[in-house]
Amino acid sequence: KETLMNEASVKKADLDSCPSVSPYLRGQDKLTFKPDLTLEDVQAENPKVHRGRYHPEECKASQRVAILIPHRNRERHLMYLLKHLHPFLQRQQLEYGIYVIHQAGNKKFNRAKLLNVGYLEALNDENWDCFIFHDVDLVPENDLNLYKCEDQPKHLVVGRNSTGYRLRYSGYFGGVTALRREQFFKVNGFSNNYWGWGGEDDDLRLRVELHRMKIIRPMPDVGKYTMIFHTRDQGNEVNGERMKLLHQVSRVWKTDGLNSCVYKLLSVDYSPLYINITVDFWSGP
Ligand code: UD2
Ligand code: MN
Repeated sequence: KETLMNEASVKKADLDSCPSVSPYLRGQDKLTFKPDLTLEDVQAENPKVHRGRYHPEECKASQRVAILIPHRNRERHLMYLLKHLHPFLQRQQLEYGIYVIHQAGNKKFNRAKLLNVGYLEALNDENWDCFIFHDVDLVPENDLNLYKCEDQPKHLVVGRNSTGYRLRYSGYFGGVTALRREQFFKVNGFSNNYWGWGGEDDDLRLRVELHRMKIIRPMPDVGKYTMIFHTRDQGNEVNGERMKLLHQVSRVWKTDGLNSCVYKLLSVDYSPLYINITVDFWSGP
């Protein structure tokens, strides 16, 4: 009985560091999307995830990683992403939390601003080291694609099924990116001014380049994703202002970003598999 007590009281801090390469990695995986899957099934498959968080029991992870997912009206995509992402992250022996940042109402969608909110709110919760900015519909195929931050900002989506697994254009920084807490802070986060589809990812790339950081990527056979099929959402029409905005980045990055991100926090709910943050943006077209 005494040994049991002692084992239970071993603190995370006393554990050895996790190995540099997790023994649980498998490499390329065949993804399945069962049509009758439910969120309850995914919960039952992930008994070690509590309130959206997990940490390895056997060792101390090197980074604390927050996954931020901008979301509105994509419940099925979210379910399939959670289904694949939880086991994937656990095989990487990461300490992580998954935050879904939900935009209330039916004004134009603002992916970038939602991700700024996610960063600010997640840091209220815990001192995360690393942030992964993650589309809801992109499922990683290869667990050698590490959800960790490096000395330079990292773009994890080299290719996806729908584009023949090739990089769309050089400088492309969309889909899934990983920045350290300090890297994202230094560039003042994303712009808050991109309403609707497009441009916000290029804006972040320009911010990163202005700060003389260099984007890194995994090898093409590792940075592979399946994008769950979708059409353009209502409320996320192409942003016609995006070229104009992209020309202003060097002038406005300092005053448009994390330090000017105004929003109304409607709720923070801890569900078993993720933390749901709902916000309202009352300005914008
Ligand atoms: C591309 C980029 C994406 C972003 C976008 C332009 C890739 C793989 N992804 O995505 O990162 O730069 O272009 O803005 O290149 N969303 C909702 N509900 C909505 C609308 C959007 O949840 O009604 C979220 C969701 O997380 C989605 C993401 O925003 O994955 C991007 O929207 P998209 O998937 O419609 O755009 P897509 O695939 O062209
Ligand atoms: Mn998409």
